[in-house]
Amino acid sequence: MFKGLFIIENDNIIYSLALQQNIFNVGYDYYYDFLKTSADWEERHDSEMIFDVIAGNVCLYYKYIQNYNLILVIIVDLYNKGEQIKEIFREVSSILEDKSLDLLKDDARFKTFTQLFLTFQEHIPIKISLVGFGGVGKTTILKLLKEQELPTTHNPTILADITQYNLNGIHFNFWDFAGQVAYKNVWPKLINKSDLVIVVTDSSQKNVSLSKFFLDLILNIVPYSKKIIIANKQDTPNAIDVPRINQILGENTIPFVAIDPNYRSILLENIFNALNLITEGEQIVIQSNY
Ligand SMILES: Nc1nc2c(ncn2[C@@H]2O[C@H](COP(=O)(O)OP(=O)(O)OP(=O)(O)O)[C@@H](O)[C@H]2O)c(=O)[nH]1
Ligand SMILES: [Mg+2]
Repeated sequence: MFKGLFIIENDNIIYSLALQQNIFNVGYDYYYDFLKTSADWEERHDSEMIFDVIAGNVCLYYKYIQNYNLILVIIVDLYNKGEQIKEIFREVSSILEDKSLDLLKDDARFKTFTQLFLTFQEHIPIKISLVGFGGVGKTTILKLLKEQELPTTHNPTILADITQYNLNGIHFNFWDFAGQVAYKNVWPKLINKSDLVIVVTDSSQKNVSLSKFFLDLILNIVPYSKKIIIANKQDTPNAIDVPRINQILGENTIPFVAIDPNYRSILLENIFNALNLITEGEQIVIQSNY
């Protein structure tokens, strides 16, 4: 996922904004040192180029903005590394190439940089995959989150439904998988590059046991992904209790009833916590000169 950005002017970091908590706790020097040791650092003033360097478990992309003599740096997860990020970078950073911008004034800079941050976040939305066998309630959970009318019958999802949705000012791409076993072969492909996987099981003993399959899928294909496990349909007569479910899966699960709107806020909180996200009101803009 896109984690944040910072801007360098004459060797100073003049601005930074994070989407994830803790991302700048390591200190700016940590990232700056990686930039300086990158093979292309000497070429950094080539305004046509977008460079990348791996810094621990993240990847830094950087580009020189000639008009303003700035270096724009974004931080993404290693698994996002690729040409697509470069294309997005080129497109988004062109905001700064608009010569009519008066970036010399501090407040104008501030607004423009924050706009850049928001545009990056929109172009690199957080990917959340909803996995689990057929009929366990994945589509219902997504509709609950989107505050849409909840289904009362099982209308199986075909392949996968991908929808963009904004929660608390942050852009997400939800991948609602088809859970019928006929689609089993496509799950590994669809799950790739998930920032968060929501594993959904209903609370029957049989389904819980079978759902271990998805924990293995995560381990094998997206070990870097965050995960949440939902024990859905806790309202049904054959539901087993959560301690028992946790025992079978060897993981903590969230007891859930997707057809009850009261559960929406529980889900929302778990998503934001799992991804360590900073919500709109809490976003701290750092403008430093050192
Ligand atoms: N009683 C009860 N029913 C639920 C709950 N959550 C979902 N359902 C019902 O379960 C059925 C299947 O829900 P879906 O959300 O379509 O299931 P799905 O996991 O998306 O299924 P596939 O798309 O086939 O993989 C629907 O009839 C829902 O109304 C719940 O917590 N309790
Ligand atoms: Mg579905």
